[in-house]
Amino acid sequence: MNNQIIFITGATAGFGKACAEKFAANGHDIIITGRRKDRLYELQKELEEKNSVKVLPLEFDVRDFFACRKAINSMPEEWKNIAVLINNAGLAMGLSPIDEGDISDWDTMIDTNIKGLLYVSKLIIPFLKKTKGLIINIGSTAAKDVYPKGNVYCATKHAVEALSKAMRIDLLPYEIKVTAIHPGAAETEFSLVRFKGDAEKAKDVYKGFTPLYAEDIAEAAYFCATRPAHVCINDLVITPAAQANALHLYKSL
Ligand code: NDP
Ligand code: 8X3
Repeated sequence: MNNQIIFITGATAGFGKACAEKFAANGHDIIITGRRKDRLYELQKELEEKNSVKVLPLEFDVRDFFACRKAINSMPEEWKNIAVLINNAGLAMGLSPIDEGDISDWDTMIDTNIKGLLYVSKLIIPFLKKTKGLIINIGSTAAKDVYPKGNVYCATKHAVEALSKAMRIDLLPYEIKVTAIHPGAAETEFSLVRFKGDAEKAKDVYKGFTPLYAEDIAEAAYFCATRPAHVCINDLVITPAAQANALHLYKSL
């Protein structure tokens, strides 16, 4: 894999940031996106200083199709030769039984995890047709099973699973490959966001076992992106050793 352009949504934290670091360390130019502008510019500086690569920060909210289109249309021509799209931006908001769920949390998860992924894909696929590129969708173990109080988050990740399968079929004529990576419990800012800034509650999620780290998922994404042209890794479930699936996590507390 020679120097290529990688487009990553949600690169201001967690898996997206680790993917940006991993691909940049291997000589690839990166388009990093997210809503937190300061973090985007800090990361651009850091990646360009450490590696001899170029980084293009694009600040937009994946829930807003017009903002996605404006940002993507603003990219200089030479940045449109995108080889890999990593649809990573996403979140869980809250953890409640279905009858107690907050409607605005539901909207945020559906708009980000499903509609955001669709909007960005729609806008980037025309470039991938030219490069015969790769889409990596970040699903979850919550795409495979439903756990108590996970209702709407699990539904959005089941949708990511369905959309990954659908993309894989519909994009065959263009030789665009589609990989879905489904991580289990990983210590990122995910739980801090889910519990709306409650750091204690977020920390408790990862007590009693060794979780995945963002770098573990970046390694996997890089492996998938560096297979020979005739090989497509369709689906990859990665959990901490202490986790069997979305429902079974062994904690030694
Ligand atoms: P983090 O909270 O650490 O990172 C999430 C990233 O998504 C941030 O860069 C954030 O950027 C971006 N993002 C969120 N909402 C939006 C939005 N509306 N528009 C643009 N960007 C957005 O979480 P993770 O790295 O853990 O999560 C990444 C993906 O992995 C998500 O899809 C998540 O569902 C999935 N996942 C996470 C697991 C875990 O246990 N951590 C396990 C399985 C899957 P900003 O706020 O700057 O916009
Ligand atoms: C994030 C992991 O277990 O909270 O997708 O659903 S989990």
